[in-house]
Amino acid sequence: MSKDIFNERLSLLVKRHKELVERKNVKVEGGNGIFDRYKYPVLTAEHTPLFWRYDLDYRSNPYLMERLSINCVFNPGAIEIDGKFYLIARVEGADRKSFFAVAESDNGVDNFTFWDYPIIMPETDEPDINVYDMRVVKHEDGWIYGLFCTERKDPDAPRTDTSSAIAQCGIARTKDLKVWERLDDLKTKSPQQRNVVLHPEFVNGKYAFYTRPQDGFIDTGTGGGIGWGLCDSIEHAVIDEEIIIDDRQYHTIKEVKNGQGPAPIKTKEGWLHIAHGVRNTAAGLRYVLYAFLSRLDQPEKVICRPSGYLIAPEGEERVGDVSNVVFCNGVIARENGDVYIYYASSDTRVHVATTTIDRLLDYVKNTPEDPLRSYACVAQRNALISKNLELICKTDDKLLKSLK
Ligand code: M1P
Repeated sequence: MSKDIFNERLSLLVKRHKELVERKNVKVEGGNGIFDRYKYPVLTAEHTPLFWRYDLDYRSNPYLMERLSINCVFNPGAIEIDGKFYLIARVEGADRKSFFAVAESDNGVDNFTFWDYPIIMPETDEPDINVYDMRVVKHEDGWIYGLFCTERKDPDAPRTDTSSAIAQCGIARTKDLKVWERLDDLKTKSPQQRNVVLHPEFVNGKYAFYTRPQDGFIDTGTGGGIGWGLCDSIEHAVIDEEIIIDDRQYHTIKEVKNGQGPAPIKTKEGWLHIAHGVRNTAAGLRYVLYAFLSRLDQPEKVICRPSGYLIAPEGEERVGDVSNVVFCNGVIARENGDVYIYYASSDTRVHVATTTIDRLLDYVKNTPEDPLRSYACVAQRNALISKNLELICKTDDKLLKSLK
């Protein structure tokens, strides 16, 4: 390929990348009152810098080929520092290995730009094969912690089984998101742990963790549910006793499994949690997000459990590498009450949904609990219908009257 064609191709790539990163996002009007979606994903594989993917030197790459492609960008942790929005994204190369990279934005809904280099996450004595899904927590001890899944091949799997893995929780800390100190992996009695999250405050003077014990890499077995445990040391974290605070349940959105999303948001009325629930279908697993509230003084005691899902995959969100999935491990709650929920769709791209603490509190407190039987669900819905029909009957409001 001539240098001219190389340059032409390069200028097209640069133009497209710039347009994508600088594109203004647009709030989708007419949401459900609980949160607002946005038209465009905030991060995709194409948002990664061209210099991560291409060898830009004509002499060594005359065809201007992608040398190290990126497959997808998803499941980011999120944190606000000095008014800026930072996502610590799970970036997956075409080779299937994930790593973490920081992207920043001034307004949280568009113009997310990756830092020049991905995070160099130190290894422990037992190297990780894959790392993903970081939950970033500003802890009251003064550190920013990143808890993530570290995956290694199961040493006890038969030689012919090249897929079985062991997932555990890796722990690292930083002051600036740039330099990370790796601590010991969390130790619990469970053979598998994913979706482990550090609570932002000490509880009874100890570090507190949300966990998700599991027997198998995919199957929960005797485990499952969102667990809770305390430990004295963060440098050598060991949880001796795990209790389940939010169990999976038959014929609900979290029948097969569930997991804590980001660290919960502290509000006047309790800790606001966003989690994911999984159920099985003929088309495979379906992942949705749900919310719940727990006591301020006892974060492990759940006080409000609105029924059903908060966010389910919609439109293009339903399709991707692992279709029919939304997953969230990053949220930013600002001082002014605004909330930015960063969720990934189908293990492929990252979206934002905006809401407020007030709206989420209203949602968790006033959405009735799942009554767990069709008959009881009809009674619940009929109560709402009767209340509304009574209102419509009495009102002079033309718009309300037009509903009937
Ligand atoms: O593929 C969907 C999600 O599957 C896992 O979630 P869980 O541990 O609840 O099964 C995670 O690997 C997550 O990264 C992924 O998005």
